[in-house]
Amino acid sequence: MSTQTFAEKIAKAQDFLPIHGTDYVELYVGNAKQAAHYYKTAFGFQSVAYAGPETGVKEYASYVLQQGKIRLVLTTALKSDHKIAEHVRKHGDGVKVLALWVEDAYSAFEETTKRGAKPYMEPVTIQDEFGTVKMSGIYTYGETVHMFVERKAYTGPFMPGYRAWTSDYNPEEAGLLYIDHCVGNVGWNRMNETVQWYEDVMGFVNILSFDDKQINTEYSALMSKVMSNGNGFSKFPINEPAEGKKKSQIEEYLEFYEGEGVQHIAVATANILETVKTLKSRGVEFLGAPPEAYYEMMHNRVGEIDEEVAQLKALGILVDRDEEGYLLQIFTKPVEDRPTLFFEIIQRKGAQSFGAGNFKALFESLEREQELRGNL
Ligand code: TYF
Ligand code: FE
Repeated sequence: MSTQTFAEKIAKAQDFLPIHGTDYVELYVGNAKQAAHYYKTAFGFQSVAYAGPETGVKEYASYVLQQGKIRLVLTTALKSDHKIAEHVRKHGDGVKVLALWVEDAYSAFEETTKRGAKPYMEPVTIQDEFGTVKMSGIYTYGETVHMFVERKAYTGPFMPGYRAWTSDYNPEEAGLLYIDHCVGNVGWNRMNETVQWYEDVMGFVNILSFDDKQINTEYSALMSKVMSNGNGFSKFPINEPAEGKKKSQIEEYLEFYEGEGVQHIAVATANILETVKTLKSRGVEFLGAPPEAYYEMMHNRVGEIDEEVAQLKALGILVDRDEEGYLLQIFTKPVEDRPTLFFEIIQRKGAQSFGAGNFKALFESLEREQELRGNL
């Protein structure tokens, strides 16, 4: 058990890459129009901006959605020989871009590439009547990239090249507020290299580590290390499969994504009971609740909490406590047919950790799904 607080750990990060938070997450998908409908209807995202043939973009179409501070971009290719189509053919629908809102996109590119980052996009300055946005990008694990977005007083709906998208169909929000963390799955023996990369290239620090002795069930295992920038607004846990009796959930992901990539996006809410009720009523599918015993033990494990255990149990919400408080979390099933990307809904009440006390119950739920797919 660590004795340092979250604030003490992240204070050791370097500041050559000032980050204000997540700017957007972009998914490459097979059908962006339908994906946008799903994220609006099921998750309560709002229509914000659009780029495509009607706005002069001939090769792809992008829909920008927002809820709280979370911006989701859904992009599809319009021709089979486009690199977006190739990405989707290989990986299925998945996260291509984890974009960071930075102080300076030019210096972010220079500082990271000089420390060894592989360039994805040289810095550019783009302008329209609403102002200026500067952008650059580097590769992280697999084909996933980090874009650096600098927007100072840009007042347009998203960025130059996009047009405001107003729709007559506007389902209500579900209480999602901001992106808490985005988790990457990497290949065998690749976790430490990736952690080193976040330290050296991005100036991040390793704030938590779980080895396969801590993260295992009767069947499978994995290892995980959490990387954070200096203000804690950017947190990227990295998972690696570990040898167990059966196939690790991380291995299943790597097989079906056909490579390394984003495993889950954790989104924060201030009222997880209401958010999860809303999401369930709109068809979002969650992993099965842990067994009865999990809730019988809850009070002993986490002590006093504001929520009623019966309500948490009815929704299958998990709770964990650390030195700084507690957190509530729940995980969706994969949001594609391939068992790849899923979402986590998280409410933090002081705790800055990741729910290690839930790992066993969570991974057993994950494995029940893995078994139904015939991949355990
Ligand atoms: O982000 C985390 O660390 C937690 C737990 O395959 C977790 O959400 C870790 C690994 C995993 C699923 C969830
Ligand atoms: Fe998580």
